[in-house]
Amino acid sequence: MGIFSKIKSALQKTSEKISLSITGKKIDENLAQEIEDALIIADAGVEISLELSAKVSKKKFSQEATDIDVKKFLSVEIFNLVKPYECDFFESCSAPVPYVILVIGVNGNGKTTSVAKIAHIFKSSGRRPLVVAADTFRAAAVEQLKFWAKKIGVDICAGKEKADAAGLVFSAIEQAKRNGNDVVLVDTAGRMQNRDDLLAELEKIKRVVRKIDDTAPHKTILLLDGLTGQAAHAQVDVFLHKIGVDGIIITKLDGTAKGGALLSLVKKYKIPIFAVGVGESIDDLKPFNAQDYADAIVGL
Ligand SMILES: Nc1nc2c(ncn2[C@@H]2O[C@H](COP(=O)(O)OP(=O)(O)OP(=O)(O)O)[C@@H](O)[C@H]2O)c(=O)[nH]1
Ligand SMILES: [Mg+2]
Repeated sequence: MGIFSKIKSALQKTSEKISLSITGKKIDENLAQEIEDALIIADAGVEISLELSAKVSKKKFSQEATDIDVKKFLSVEIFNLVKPYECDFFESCSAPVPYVILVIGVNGNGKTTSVAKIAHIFKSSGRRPLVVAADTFRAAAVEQLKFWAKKIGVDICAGKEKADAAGLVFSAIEQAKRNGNDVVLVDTAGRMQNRDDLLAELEKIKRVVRKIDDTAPHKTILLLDGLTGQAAHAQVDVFLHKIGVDGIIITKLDGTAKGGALLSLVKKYKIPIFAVGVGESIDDLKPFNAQDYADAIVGL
């Protein structure tokens, strides 16, 4: 299955209502209202939903225009909103070496799985990733990453349970230098954004990493669970301001009807989308493609 159809099928729950609000409908004043309601239900946020429906309402469609023309119009508007936040994440992670990537976020949003998926993509393009099990709170977390590392055939650095996460990351980077790993992917423990003690641990990891390379970590990725919808804003607020975030990955787009939240996230935080999670298997992380997203969300 190609990238396009995968994102399209993942977004089906989100696009269903938006698509239905247009399919087979007459182009009249009710249409804009229906589109607005559907966008709000998809968690696109009130501001964007109003903005987009106003554009549909103002647009002078020709007499011959069909529902497909409305979808195409809306898709172009959505594309324009998200296009600036599409980026070549995987290509951008090439220098310096080793390239250190820190993966952070609240509990259960797909960090460990995404670290494995990212490592798999790097490995497939001929890189030599080292994954670091810096979630030292839970033995199960280390086992989970070990399982993936073995399955995809990448190196792993794991410490003892309850080991100091910052110290582990420090030795992992040294190990990467010794063994020729060109990219280091650090999986961290899940932490709620209101736990200052746990956020302090992330700051410590960053401080310690800078002792080896003062430009590291080269990317800090905030993982967001697509099921959270607009509520993810609270997480972005804290992680962005307290830790610093270079880009986001939104996981579980396949399980959510709230895929419109991505629109309000980029509009508010103007932050790049490094990738999206579209399923549970190792291949289910895809670079974010603005055109595919825009077409998929209106059901084109
Ligand atoms: N459907 C779907 N499931 C996903 C996706 N990404 C992750 N998951 C699932 O979400 C669950 C949690 O994923 P983890 O990777 O363990 O999440 P985590 O952030 O590491 O969790 P903690 O370490 O407990 O904070 C697992 O069952 C994953 O298979 C996705 O894109 N789609
Ligand atoms: Mg984890």
